[in-house]
Amino acid sequence: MNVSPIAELNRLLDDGLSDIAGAPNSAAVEQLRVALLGRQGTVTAKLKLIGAQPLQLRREFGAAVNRIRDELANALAQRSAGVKEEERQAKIEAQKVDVTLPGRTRHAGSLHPVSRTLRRIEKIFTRAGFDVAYGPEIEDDFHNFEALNIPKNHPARAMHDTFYVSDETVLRTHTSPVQIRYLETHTPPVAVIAPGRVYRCDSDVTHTPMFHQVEGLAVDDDISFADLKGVLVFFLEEFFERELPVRFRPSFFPFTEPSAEVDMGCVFCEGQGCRICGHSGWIEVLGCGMVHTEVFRQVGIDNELYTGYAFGLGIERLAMLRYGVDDLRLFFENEVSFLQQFG
Ligand code: 2NL
Repeated sequence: MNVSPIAELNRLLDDGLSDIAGAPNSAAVEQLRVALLGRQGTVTAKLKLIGAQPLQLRREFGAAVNRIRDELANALAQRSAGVKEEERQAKIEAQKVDVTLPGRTRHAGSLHPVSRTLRRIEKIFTRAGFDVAYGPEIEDDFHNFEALNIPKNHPARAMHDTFYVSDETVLRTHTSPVQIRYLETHTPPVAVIAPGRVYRCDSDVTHTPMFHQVEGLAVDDDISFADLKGVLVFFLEEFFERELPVRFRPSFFPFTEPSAEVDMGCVFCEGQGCRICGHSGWIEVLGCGMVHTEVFRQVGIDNELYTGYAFGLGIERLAMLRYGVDDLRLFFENEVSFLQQFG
């Protein structure tokens, strides 16, 4: 069927307008502009046909082509502005920032409570004139036992629950061997503390196979038990930042004679008696004594000229008392919620 040229133009206009209305983005609008009004465009082709129309139709055809060109150009411009605005809105939406969100802060870590406690202890003893010494965690039998008056088959060896690395080497059960090494390489007067990890084959609610200890040692020609009492009371009062009742109870260690265990007034109940101190009002905090003559003999120090005191304390135990931590295992589980409390 023959369609009239004017009807064809109207079809072109309708199709063009509906395509333009459905163009989803600027690229599609531009594509339509080229297809309709570009140099090779369908409307442009119609413009070129005006002259070829029969005379009686030319004016009407020409006016119609020009009208639909203008209408399509108009529609393209409007749709172009429309999609540009939609695209702008979409971009804004995509870049939206919630200014009520908390800022991105850098989370600084903090020292482990055991490290903090250790640093505190080192600082107090350094102020009192002590050197700080470190040594190997794998020790030989001589430095861990023999030099400390714990010969092979001595009952104290069983007490120490030793991890053996080989027949002659162990994971150190205390930091005393660091002090033995110190005595091998320094001549009195000496005053030294030896902090670090120690190992015992023991694990329950109140024992972990690895824990931390600080031992202290002073050797000179006039060291007495009174010096030991003085330095330990000084240390405890500095560490707990308060005046404290302190008492010495007779005890036994193979490497000291005489030996004592030291209690301080319970910091939780002020000595009144509570669950933590077993209703005694006292808490045991360390062991100490005068260096045994056999220890001096092993490291070649003359017993006639020198005396010394020594002591040992558990760092986790002191950290628990200072920070009010009631379970030793918390120090080793590394729950962030626990550790963050020591910022
Ligand atoms: C405790 C008891 C103590 C020592 C450690 C020591 C070191 C040398 C010589 C003599 Cl080189 N003694 N250390 C002395 C008495 C007690 O520790 O209950 N520690 C947690």
